[in-house]
Amino acid sequence: MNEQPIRTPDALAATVAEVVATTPIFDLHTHLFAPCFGDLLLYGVDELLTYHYLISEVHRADPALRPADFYAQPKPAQADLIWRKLFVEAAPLSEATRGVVTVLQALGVDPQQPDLRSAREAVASYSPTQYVDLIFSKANVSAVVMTNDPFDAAERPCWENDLIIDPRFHAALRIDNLLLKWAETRPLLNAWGYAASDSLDAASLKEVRRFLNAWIDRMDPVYLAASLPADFTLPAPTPAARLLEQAVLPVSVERGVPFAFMPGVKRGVNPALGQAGDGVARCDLAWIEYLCRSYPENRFLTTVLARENQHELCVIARKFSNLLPFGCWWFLNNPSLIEELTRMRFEMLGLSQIPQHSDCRILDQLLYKWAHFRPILGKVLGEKYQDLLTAGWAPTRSQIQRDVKRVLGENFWSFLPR
Ligand code: FIX
Ligand code: ZN
Repeated sequence: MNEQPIRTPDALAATVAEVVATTPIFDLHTHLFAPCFGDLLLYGVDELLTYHYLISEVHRADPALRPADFYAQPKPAQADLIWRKLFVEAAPLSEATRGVVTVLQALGVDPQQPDLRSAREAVASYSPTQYVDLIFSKANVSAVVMTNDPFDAAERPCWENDLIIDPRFHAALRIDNLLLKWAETRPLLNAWGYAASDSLDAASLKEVRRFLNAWIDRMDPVYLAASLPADFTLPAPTPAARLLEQAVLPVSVERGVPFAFMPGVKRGVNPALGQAGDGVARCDLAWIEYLCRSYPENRFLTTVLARENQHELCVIARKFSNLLPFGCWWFLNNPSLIEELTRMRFEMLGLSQIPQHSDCRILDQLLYKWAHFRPILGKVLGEKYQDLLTAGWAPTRSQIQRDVKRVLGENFWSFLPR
């Protein structure tokens, strides 16, 4: 029997909400690690409370707190302080604090305790792999993409062992240091046996390509990635532009591994805050048009940090099918902004986008980032189907399922070069 279209607004709203709530997520960008990376996989309440979003918030809650004094404390003491200042002495209204409440609730821990004792006990009996199983299943996340940096002194040695990586964790080869800190990375490349010179002549670029190929062989990444400052531009007589156009892009196309760029970060606005001290800046996105136009064989993924750049990005994506926008990144990952951006993207790009990624740094955060996003997606998508119903087009449940699966993950896999 043919499936019947859903013709009543209530049934349509209920179906969209249910499909969005139950479809598994493929999380395109996180900073999580598979258990085989040991201590690099962060989980548990002390990590959750010392997330850099909360570190900046605790400094606002107590302006007398000096970042150096905060960071000098052991992590459990930092977590205790954040708990007291942001959860006991005030209502946890911000998105990042509400996230902790959602996580604790999902783990069966009372989020209104005066201290973190029961939250610490809740995780103590799990092995890392058991905890991954628990969190992935509760969050209904099927797989995540890590952020893997060959220039990171803690991570690099892991890759030099023969890792057997849990297949739910995909690699992404992060190349910020290569592109943006050439003066510092060139000596490292030399030390690792790549004869690159500061002049970035043809022989050096060939060596950089050899380096990238070696790390693609090692990591099998699903994309290459870099976050970029607001003044990044192309074409330009800079090492970053030369490295991108003459090393990264050719390797990306030859190996069939897309390049994900993330513009708009202003690193170290308040350096004393460390990782919590980065900010945002608006960009001139004209270089993205140049990039997509000049390299039609390449595939690009992008998420842009400034709210002011979002409409322009949608327009560019409409012009270039080799560009796939994704996620509401970092300072945009707040319900009001997610709703605004998600609605605009459906209106301008239809289903050809990936509305969200989590950017989780701590495994437990999968429980809140996706739980907070799903109802917003359900609301916006529900409205869009209602508008279609009014216009005379009634979807079936299977059609809704097909569309939701696309935006929650399939779009990434079908964007990869065949
Ligand atoms: O560059 C990135 O991938 C950013 O997501 C991070 O650097 C940032 O610290 C972050 O965690 C944002 O959510
Ligand atoms: Zn990130």
